[in-house]
Amino acid sequence: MKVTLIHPCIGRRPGQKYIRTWQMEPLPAATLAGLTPSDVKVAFYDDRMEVIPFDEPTDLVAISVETYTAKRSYQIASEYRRRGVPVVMGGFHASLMPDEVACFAESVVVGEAELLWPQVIDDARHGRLQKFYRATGRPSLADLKTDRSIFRGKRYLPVGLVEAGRGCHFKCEFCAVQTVFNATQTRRPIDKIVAEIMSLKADHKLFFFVDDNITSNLQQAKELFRALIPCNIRWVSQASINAAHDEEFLDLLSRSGCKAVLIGFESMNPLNLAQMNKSFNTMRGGFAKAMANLRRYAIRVYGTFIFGYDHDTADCFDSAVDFAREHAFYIAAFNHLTPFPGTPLYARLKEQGRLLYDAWWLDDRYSYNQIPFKPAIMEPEELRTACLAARRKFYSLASIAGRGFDSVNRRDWFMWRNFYLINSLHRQDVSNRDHYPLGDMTFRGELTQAGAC
Ligand code: B12
Repeated sequence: MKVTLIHPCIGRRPGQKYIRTWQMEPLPAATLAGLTPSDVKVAFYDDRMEVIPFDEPTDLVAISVETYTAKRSYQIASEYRRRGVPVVMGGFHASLMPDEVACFAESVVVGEAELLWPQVIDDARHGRLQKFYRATGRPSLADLKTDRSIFRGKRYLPVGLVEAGRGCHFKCEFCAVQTVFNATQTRRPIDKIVAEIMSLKADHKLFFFVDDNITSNLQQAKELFRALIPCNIRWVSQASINAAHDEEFLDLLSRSGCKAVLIGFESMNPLNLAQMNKSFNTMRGGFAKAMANLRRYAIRVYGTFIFGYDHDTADCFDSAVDFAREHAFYIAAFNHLTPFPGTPLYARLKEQGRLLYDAWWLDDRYSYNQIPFKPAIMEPEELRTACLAARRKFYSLASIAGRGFDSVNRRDWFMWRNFYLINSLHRQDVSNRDHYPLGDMTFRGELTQAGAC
């Protein structure tokens, strides 16, 4: 038996290369490859950087679907279905919208794959695929076996992606992670994480712990950091701001080789933070105090902001960009609020009659950066252009030069050199991402459905 794993792109515009800053090794595919029995052949194609050979014989196709990649995934599934190959879909969007995904896949895996994938393979082998496979509870990550051999020969960004844990205990209104994992977090045993890091160390100068929030459990995080100190690596991850107020945590973070953390600042307005259910962002002296603490330990910051919450007015953009520049953020994101289906935010906007599309992620009129809802105070187009202007200002040459001169950003030669590379990639992406199509524009024909919908 042969299974073909596909990591879809968001979309494709003829003649335009895919967004480079998104081209990292996809762990969902490597996780599935690691769970696949050894007598099953595995092929892997990354739609973001290579052409999928639809005519290559295979017995089963497995696609990892996120909301932004749903339309493209359904196009890919249609190609395979036309050739009589069954398609199974899983991932965040499949877990959030199983009934929609079921229209375009022979089988849908809802939740994490660890306990379900071997059964899917067995059922496919015996020609008895079920429509749904649903995870009950959360699997242990103790035996995670990520098979990175599938990445060989592909041109990914040179960052080693590793999981230390999954999920986050916070319940931010807009976040799909809390919906899918029900605001719980699971962690891998520390010795397994360290062993994986050591096995990858020779090939990677920088690691990215893809945890939704590596600080979700501060005590466990501290234990991990203690174990990482002898590994002598550079790493980055995602964290919540409460951790920046714990002196022991910061000390261990720095000594374990952490060079930067992504922090969701989201908004400079406490009223918005309260509406997001993220008031913890303002704890103990708020952003300025947290930034001063991180600076003392030379931890760089990738700050992310969301615009379009109900208390946002025209001046919210400048205050966020000014803050990000004043504190010399290594990089930053200035995104419009996105109602992901299945989140409490989506339910609220729907109830308030503020969604502008039935399903923005499938609508042919929708493209990346467009605003899919009616903001409370601004017009959608005003919000879109102001987000764009905020990115342009933050990634202006003057801003890059100023931030690059900052003492923390300059501290480590490797991180300083990469500061310019990463900032220039993000600078290009400001335009490249704007109005990027969802789905491949060259796809012809109908999306074929898998049975009655
Ligand atoms: C690392 C990461 C990135 C990285 C790297 C991604 C890459 N490899 O190229 C970067 C920074 C590039 C990135 C970019 C973006 N990301 Co991102 N990312 C993540 C993050 C934090 C971890 C992903 C990961 O590797 N997890 C580890 C794997 C093993 O876990 P998993 O994906 O959950 O997979 C398990 C199950 O879902 C399931 N499964 C998954 N696929 C499949 C397929 C089949 C067939 C089966 C059976 C099962 C299955 O089994 C797996 C094992 O249990 C996730 C959050 C998360 N918890 O997943 C967000 C996340 C996936 N990203 C998200 C978003 C929105 C984006 C961006 C659009 C952000 C932006 N505006 O720029 C872009 C889009 C990029 C793209 N699609 O091309 C959202 C998606 C939400 C949604 N509803 O779809 C998430 C969930 C974050 C969030 N808080 O909401 N991302």
